[in-house]
Amino acid sequence: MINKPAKETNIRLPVAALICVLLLLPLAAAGAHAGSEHVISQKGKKFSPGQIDIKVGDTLTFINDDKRRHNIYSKTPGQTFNIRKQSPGARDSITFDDSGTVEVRCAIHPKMRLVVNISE
Ligand SMILES: [Cu+2]
Repeated sequence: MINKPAKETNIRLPVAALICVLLLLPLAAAGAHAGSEHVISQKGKKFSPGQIDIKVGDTLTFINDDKRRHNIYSKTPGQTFNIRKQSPGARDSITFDDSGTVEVRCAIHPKMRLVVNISE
């Protein structure tokens, strides 16, 4: 027989719904703190924009729109990173987990400067 007894279906549906809710709860909680992504372009040996305000947990995605390599890094205490050599067309992302002001520079082009203000 294809049809199952109605009794069995009635029991399974609430259980399935409960499992769905239990599985989705952590996802909803995590989603509340999920950061936004902001794109920073590097073109003409400049960061664009050159200054940005973001929230803790946000991500900056650095895209190399130049025809030369860049080397993005930060020496800001507690918020250091180094993307190292980034080829034209490449993209790399950095997530900021702490508040503060971070100065981002390029190791190859000393005039390149980006200020990131991260707030709670
Ligand atoms: Cu550069």
